[in-house]
Amino acid sequence: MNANISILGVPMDLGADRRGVDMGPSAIRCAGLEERLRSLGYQVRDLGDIAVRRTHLKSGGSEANLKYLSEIVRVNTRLCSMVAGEAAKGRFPLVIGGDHSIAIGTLAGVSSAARRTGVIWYDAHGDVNTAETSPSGNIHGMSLAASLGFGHPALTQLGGHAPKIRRGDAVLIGVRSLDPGERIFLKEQGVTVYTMHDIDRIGIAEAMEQAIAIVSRGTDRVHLSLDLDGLDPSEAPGVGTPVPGGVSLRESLLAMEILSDAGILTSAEFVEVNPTLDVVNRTAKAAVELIASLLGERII
Ligand code: 4U7
Ligand code: MN
Ligand code: MN
Ligand code: MN
Repeated sequence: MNANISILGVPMDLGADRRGVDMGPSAIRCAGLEERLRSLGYQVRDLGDIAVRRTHLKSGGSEANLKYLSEIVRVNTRLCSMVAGEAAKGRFPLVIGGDHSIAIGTLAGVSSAARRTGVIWYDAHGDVNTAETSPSGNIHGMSLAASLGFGHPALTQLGGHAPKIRRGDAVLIGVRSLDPGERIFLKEQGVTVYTMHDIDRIGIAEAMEQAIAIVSRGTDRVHLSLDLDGLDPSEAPGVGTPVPGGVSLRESLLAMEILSDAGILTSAEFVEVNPTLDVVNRTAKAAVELIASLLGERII
């Protein structure tokens, strides 16, 4: 594992069209992220937060059903160049959100210098809507589709190349809420999905081993995009779009340890923590526990 970590906060909430998730980076820092990583022996640099403006138009004209498109594109373009810069310096980019629309910028950045990037998308949702299929117009439900090359050109072409990820190099874990258009998309594209049904049947360890084999085959970078709503809301209540019947914290810690042991990970992001919906920062604390396990912390 890379010994140098760059933390990047993105207090984005426009993609969820709901206030509070902009405080996610702060809550994760308050839960002791930097100290925890230092205690594991990492050299950590916290680059602070990327500024998000709140004065932008919700929608309009050609941007129909893409709320706050222009500001989301602006912030993600900045995020893309910062992530690319840190990766080029040989550092491990650790992005903390903020809503999941920021995965568009993170994946644009990590894939810019890569030949092929694999991604594990840990989430209750598929995030494979486009403006045409989205029931909400919220871009945090479109970020995986955009990274796979589907959706508005301002999102798919962000950072200059599309797609960022080939459909065979993405795996979803923890899925239990899909919109009708997302179901069709995932089937048509043949993206591998480990739903809660699959996880209950084969176990999280086997699901992760299979996912790791898929995302590491033929790729030179592997990114983890972890939406805290992938976990069960009883253990991660501070999320904007909770869905019951999720992965337990215990299973998720094991998933992180297995991914860590595989030694393939080159970047990660933890998103969708909303402190205004949380219970004494429990979800941010869970995020820090997951990050520690992902980066090598073990009981003995
Ligand atoms: B998240 C939703 F309709 N699918 O598109 C949508 F259910 O990043 C939810 O995974 C998206 O939290 C959730 O608005 C996006 C909805
Ligand atoms: Mn989600
Ligand atoms: Mn998500
Ligand atoms: Mn959410």
